[in-house]
Amino acid sequence: MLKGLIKMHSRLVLLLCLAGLAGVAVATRDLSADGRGLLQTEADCKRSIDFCSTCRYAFLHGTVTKAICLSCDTGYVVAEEGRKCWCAPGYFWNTTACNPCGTDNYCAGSVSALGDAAQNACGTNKITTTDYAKSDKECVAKPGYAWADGNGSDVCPAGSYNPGYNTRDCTKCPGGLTTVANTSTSTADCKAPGGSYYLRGRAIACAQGTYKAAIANADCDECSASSPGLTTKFGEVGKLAISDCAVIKPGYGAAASQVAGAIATVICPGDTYRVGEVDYDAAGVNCTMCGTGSKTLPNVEGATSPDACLAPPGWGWNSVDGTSTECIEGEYNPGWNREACSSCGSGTITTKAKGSVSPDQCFTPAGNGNSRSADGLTLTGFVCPENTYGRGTDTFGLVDVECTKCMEHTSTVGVNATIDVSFCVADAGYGYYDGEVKLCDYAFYSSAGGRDACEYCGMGKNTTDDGTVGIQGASANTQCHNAAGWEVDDAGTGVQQCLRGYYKPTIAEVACTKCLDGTTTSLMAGAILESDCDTCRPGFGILGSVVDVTAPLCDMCTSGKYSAGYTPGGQECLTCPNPPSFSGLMVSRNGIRTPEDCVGEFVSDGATTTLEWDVIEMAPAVFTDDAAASVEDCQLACHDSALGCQYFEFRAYASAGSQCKLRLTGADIAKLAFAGEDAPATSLLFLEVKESLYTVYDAADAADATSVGATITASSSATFAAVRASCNGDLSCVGFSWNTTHWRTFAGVKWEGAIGKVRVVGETLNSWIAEPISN
Ligand SMILES: *[C@@H]1O[C@H](CO)[C@@H](O)[C@H](O)[C@H]1NC(C)=O
Ligand SMILES: *[C@@H]1O[C@H](CO)[C@@H](O)[C@H](O)[C@H]1NC(C)=O
Ligand SMILES: *[C@@H]1O[C@H](CO)[C@@H](O)[C@H](O)[C@H]1NC(C)=O
Ligand SMILES: *[C@@H]1O[C@H](CO)[C@@H](O)[C@H](O)[C@H]1NC(C)=O
Ligand SMILES: *[C@@H]1O[C@H](CO)[C@@H](O)[C@H](O)[C@H]1NC(C)=O
Ligand SMILES: *[C@@H]1O[C@H](CO)[C@@H](O)[C@H](O)[C@H]1NC(C)=O
Ligand SMILES: CC(=O)N[C@H]1CO[C@H](CO)[C@@H](O)[C@@H]1O
Repeated sequence: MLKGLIKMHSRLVLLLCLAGLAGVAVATRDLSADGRGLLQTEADCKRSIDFCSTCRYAFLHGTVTKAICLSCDTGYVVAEEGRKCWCAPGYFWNTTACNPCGTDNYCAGSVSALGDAAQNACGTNKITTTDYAKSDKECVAKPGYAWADGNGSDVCPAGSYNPGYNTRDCTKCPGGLTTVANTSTSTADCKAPGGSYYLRGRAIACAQGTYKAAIANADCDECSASSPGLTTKFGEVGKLAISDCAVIKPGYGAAASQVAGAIATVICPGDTYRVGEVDYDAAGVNCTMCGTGSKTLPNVEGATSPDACLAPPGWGWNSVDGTSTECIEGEYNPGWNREACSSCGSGTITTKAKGSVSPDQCFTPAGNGNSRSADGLTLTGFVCPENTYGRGTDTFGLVDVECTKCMEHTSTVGVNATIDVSFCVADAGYGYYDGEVKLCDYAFYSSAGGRDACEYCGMGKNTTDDGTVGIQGASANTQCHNAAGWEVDDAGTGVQQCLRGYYKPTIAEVACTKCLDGTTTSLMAGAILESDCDTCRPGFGILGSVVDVTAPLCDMCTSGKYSAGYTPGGQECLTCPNPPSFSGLMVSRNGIRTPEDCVGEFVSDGATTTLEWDVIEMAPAVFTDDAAASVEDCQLACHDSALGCQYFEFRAYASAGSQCKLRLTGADIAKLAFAGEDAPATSLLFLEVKESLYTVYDAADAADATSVGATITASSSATFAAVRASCNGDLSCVGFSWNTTHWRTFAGVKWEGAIGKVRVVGETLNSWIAEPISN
């Protein structure tokens, strides 16, 4: 029997053997010491008692009677007072050996015999935690099953779990969670059921618009993931299927004939809307168009209310039917509101076209103004009335625009709606000056309607209505007349100032009036009044003392007197002064103006006869030679002569001694033998015919003894009078000569300071020079 055990359980046997060997050594000694019996080897024990591992022999009356088992093999217990080894609790008898009870069973061990150690099943769905369960109390529920007596344990149904190895019922999943299947063993198997999602240990129903089919801790699915306008019924939660997504959200529509679970929605396009959640209808769910002309905001789709329909910019809202109409001219609306178009105002204020969006598009047209109502809110436009002007361009915006009054003395001449100040034209008699309007001044005129300065009548003109008084504000050039002090000029085409000695008080085309005889004007020209004849003319003087400076009476200065004239109020003629070294009588032509024209009287020595100076023969015989070698010295000699030098000549006498010849007082001068116009018989020299006096002249040609001065002309045929006139007409001529065959005029250099002396014959001196006329 042991042999078979070893064969079948060699491993166990080996262990037992080892233990037995060790135990034997110890037990033997112990037993010997205690003396109760002799300890046997295991083999001996087993020979005596099955399954006994240690034993001793019991002594009775000193004789070995029988073996007493002290311990059995594992799985056995000592029984029957050491005479047997029975199955230990937790073991069962399989007809040949005690075996561990095994899982799912319990074993009470042997009760009354080795063989009755039975193996008992725990029951359906139960297990034990060891292979050595001794009692059914050790039978516990399998994981996933509920414990119950006997065969009563059953699966934990869905929604519950049991980890097992206990005697409990299944535990319900908490918080509404459930399990996917039966026999869940752990709370971890508890998941959110369909129609809900998991949140901190609880199942929360899928909200509206979501659904969930699976038992899982996933989120609920969004209806909108399928199509954005889908949702579930309002007020209902915990939806399980996409087919529950059969409600169309506000702002969406859906085409007809679709199937629940696959409904495609369409967002309401711009300018439409749809209100509320509605169940899908196989006839289709349609968005509603805004009222005609009304629109939704740009880029807005999915409007959910008719309130989204607005009047777009430039359109006005009709609150009755929700339509919009384009703003007419003169109105505007910024839009995206529910306002009617606002009026720019009344009158001429308007907009350029329909559909204006801003008050800035309102404008007061050029040439128009506006006024604001008392409350300041409404502008009324109007055409700028006569004599005002508006602006040149349209004025945009609801701003005040004034019509500006034309300046005083200007008007628009019956034209309305003028756009700028250029329409304000001057009244007649007014002109523009640097933007100012002024009355036309004297000598200017302006007809109505212009914007220029007044026109100038012209130099020497003035404006008048009566020919006497100048006026301002003339309106026509027919009012322009020759001004006071001005008359028609010699050419007859223009005007000139009244010459000196003339005056003209009137403003008319008449000639200037001459001042009274002998009088003239202090003014050089342009005298206006008779009282401007306030002075004597040159060569004239008043008689006696000044009486009336404004109306002097002037007479011509007589011989030996002169007057420069022009002294205001007049002046007596002055007596010619005597030059140095001449104490004789000073004479002159009548009416001379300067003492330069005064000359000393040429006296023929001792004779009473007077000689006409221009026929004095300048014969060498009557000269006294002087040593002076130059013209200057010769002049000086004459000047200084104590004998009274009447004049001198400096001539190039080649053979006649001194060149300087002085005509001294004392030698009589013959009167020229001829008179009239014929040529004289002898050669003669005639001196200084122009300026009343002989002075001195240069000799011209030393080689020609008869020549005096530089020849100007020579003529054989002219008369005396013609030659005299010729010399008189030539500024350079100082005299002329006759050499019995030819006349010759000559030029010479006069010498300042020389004393010229001229005989006055009768009343006249240089009678061929006209006296100044007195009138
Ligand atoms: C009983 O158990 C023993 C030991 O485990 C074994 O060797 C034997 O074969 C078993 N007998 C039967 C009939 O199963
Ligand atoms: C779960 O258990 C119940 C009884 O508890 C049973 O009716 C059902 O068939 C089981 N389900 C599965 C999938 O085994
Ligand atoms: C939706 O609009 C379509 C197309 O205009 C029309 O055929 C259908 O009848 C409408 N459905 C409803 C419910 O009004
Ligand atoms: C200007 O306006 C006034 C007043 O409205 C009117 O009487 C007049 O005829 C208008 N003149 C012109 C030229 O239009
Ligand atoms: C025109 O007449 C007025 C008044 O008589 C006068 O004051 C003014 O100086 C005159 N002007 C001219 C340019 O003569
Ligand atoms: C007079 O002068 C002219 C011109 O110089 C000359 O030709 C003529 O001979 C002169 N006569 C005498 C008489 O000297
Ligand atoms: C107590 C009880 O009813 N036990 C039974 C359990 O099920 C097994 C197998 O079906 C039966 O043999 C037991 O009698």
